[in-house]
Amino acid sequence: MKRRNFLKKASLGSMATIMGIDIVHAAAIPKGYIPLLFQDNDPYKLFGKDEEMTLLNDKPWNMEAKAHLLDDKVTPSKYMFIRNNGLVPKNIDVSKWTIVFDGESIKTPKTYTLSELKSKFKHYTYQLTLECGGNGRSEFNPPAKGNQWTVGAVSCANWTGVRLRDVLNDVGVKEDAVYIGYYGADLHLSQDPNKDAISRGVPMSKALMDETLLAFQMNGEDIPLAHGYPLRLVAGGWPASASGKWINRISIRNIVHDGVKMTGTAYRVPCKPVAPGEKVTDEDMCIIESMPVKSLITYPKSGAVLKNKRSLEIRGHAWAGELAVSKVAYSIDFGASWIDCKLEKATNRLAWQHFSATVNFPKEGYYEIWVRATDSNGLHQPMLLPGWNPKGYLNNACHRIAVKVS
Ligand SMILES: Nc1nc2c(c(=O)[nH]1)N[C@H]1C(S)=C(S)[C@@H](COP(=O)(O)O)O[C@H]1N2
Ligand SMILES: [Mo]
Repeated sequence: MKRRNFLKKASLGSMATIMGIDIVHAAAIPKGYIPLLFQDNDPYKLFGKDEEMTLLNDKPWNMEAKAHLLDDKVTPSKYMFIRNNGLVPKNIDVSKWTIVFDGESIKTPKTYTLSELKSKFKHYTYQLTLECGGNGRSEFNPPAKGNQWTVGAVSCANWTGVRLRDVLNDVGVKEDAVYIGYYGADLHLSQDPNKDAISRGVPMSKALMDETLLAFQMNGEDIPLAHGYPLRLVAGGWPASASGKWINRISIRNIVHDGVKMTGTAYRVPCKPVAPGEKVTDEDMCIIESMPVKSLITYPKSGAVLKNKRSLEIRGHAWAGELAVSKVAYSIDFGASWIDCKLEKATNRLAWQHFSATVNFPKEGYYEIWVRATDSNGLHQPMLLPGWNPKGYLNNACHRIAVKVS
């Protein structure tokens, strides 16, 4: 059970320190017993996550899905990865929630309450793919620091809200605007209120797109706390770090936004390919924009065993940042040959697309099914790792599963 693993890793002492409490008779706690104190601090219960989700970090909370958990066409909250840079806000009073628009490129700063936002502007719903820029990081060599995501830091839920564009039109933006930057209510890990955990954003062109939302609902309900309740910026197809959670301020900038994790090596990759392990100066790093083409086999689970059968239905999703996926193919001979899968159209732009295929096996034995997606520009996923980069971003290698035919 994940919860137990987590408790084994974090010693009771350090856990108690985090919570600012001294467990007086800690030494006497029976082996395997979880003190009630920690049961209340269980991230699975706290955030309503499925027990099969993998916990990567407790401070801040980071959790990812396994490939087979992402089988739904629309990702339910319980299978949605959590990526936090700071501490989840506490005691949110929705009735007092406001968002201020400010920055160099705004005529006069303007504040809206949440209910003003909801009543003044038209509502839209889009299904939007959100993938952490570091998804797949664990495979890079030399290893990159940061959460060791495998394949599960991606989701595609339905988001409902108002268009950022409509609000910006109402606010009044100056001609020289180039970027927007968000600010959220989460605390920096140091708990210093003057420090931001993260403050990223997108260029105006992305901010003004139809699908870029100030969302207040996910999958038809209030956004779950872990995912940005009560208000979130959603910029699908870009690294999910551009989609600010718990937002209460948006700055319209006349420069590229320079908030926390916009500069240096954060969410940036070498502008030109480099050798693994090579040092790259900050000036030679470029901000990640649209995410690369990628796919995931969500059924069956890797390790499937076929008994008295020679064919298998597989399915999953494919996405390509700002682009559409034009083709998904599978291979059972380690890429020597590829066969097209059935590929559905996206419900809307920036939503992942579903693929399926019936795979036939010529004889008994061990197989791997590899799946490879191609974007509308004709670029396809690499079978193994793409170009190494210092922070381990953008690993869009082909996903594969093991199958035994007996
Ligand atoms: N305010 C705030 N917004 C944030 C973050 C954060 O730590 N604080 N993390 C970002 C990153 S790095 C990612 S990958 C996504 C994760 O969204 P999720 O936790 O809803 O899956 O939120 C982004 N928005
Ligand atoms: Mo992220």
